[in-house]
Amino acid sequence: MSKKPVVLVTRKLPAAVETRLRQNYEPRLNQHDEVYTSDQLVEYAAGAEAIIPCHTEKLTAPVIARLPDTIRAITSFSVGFDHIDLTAAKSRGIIVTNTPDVLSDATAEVAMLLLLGAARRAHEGEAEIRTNSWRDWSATYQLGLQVTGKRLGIIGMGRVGQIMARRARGFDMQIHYYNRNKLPTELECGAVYHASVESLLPHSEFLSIHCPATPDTYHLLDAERIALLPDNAVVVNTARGSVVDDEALIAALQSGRLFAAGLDVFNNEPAIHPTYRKLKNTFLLPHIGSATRETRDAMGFRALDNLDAIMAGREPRDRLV
Ligand code: 8YV
Repeated sequence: MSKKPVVLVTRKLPAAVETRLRQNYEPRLNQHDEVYTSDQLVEYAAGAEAIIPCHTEKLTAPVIARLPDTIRAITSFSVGFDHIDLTAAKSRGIIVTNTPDVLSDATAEVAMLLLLGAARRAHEGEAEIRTNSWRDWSATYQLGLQVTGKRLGIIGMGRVGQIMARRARGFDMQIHYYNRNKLPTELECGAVYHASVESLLPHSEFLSIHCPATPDTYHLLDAERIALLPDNAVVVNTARGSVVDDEALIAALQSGRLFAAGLDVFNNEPAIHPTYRKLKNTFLLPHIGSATRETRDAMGFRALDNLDAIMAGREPRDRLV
């Protein structure tokens, strides 16, 4: 019987995924689920043919340069690939894949949760009950913003953005969007296209970010652009922290120019900008956009489908390079 290929799995994955992995591979698992340093990544990759990383492993050009020659594939357990230097991987002939589609519904659910929670100050009310500081009902107590019928601006009308638009239509929201390309009319479902972020922002009583993290989208939401939002706008981010300039967003939340922000992703996770924690008008979640049982299994299986294809010499479905 031929030896099973060794696969470095950088984080603990759902049980069903690890079980399937064991059938065809010799997985090098991370039982304690600690985040590996670059040195550990390189060390543990010795003799492996593939790596299954998460977004927590930074596969930069210097790290990829140090990987052993045995590595043929990086099949990421993520849709985002900002943690992998694709050019460096390509130049070493390493195939890279991601896991699109399967996490779009779960991520849009969290975007909607953040939108509603930030608008209705859910975290403040919940904290009052938990700390036993809720005293009485009052007609002026904890007033939030109504969501129904408002305008939602979406930056990045890809898979998650389109599902978010669909969910928001359930609240009779009017959808405006910015995307590099205008969608075909049948996919727009009445959403209004803006050819620039600057054109979109003044229409965005609520703004939800769904674009990938790239050099072009770094700090896309900065002070100048925040100034274009209507007063009392609500900002939601489930994409990547790097799309937002923290200092600018915090200043707008502190001054009251913005009503609230709902954030699931941050710069420098988990060591987020400490001021976010102090502000009452932030509704914060710890990067759980795709964290449902169903979705995490599906992400793992999709990464394994890609791995199986590469190992069998077939074209993987989600090849990035
Ligand atoms: C994942 C994500 O939890 O897939 C992504 O890009 O941001 C998250 O939903 C994480 O990245 C898994 O590695």
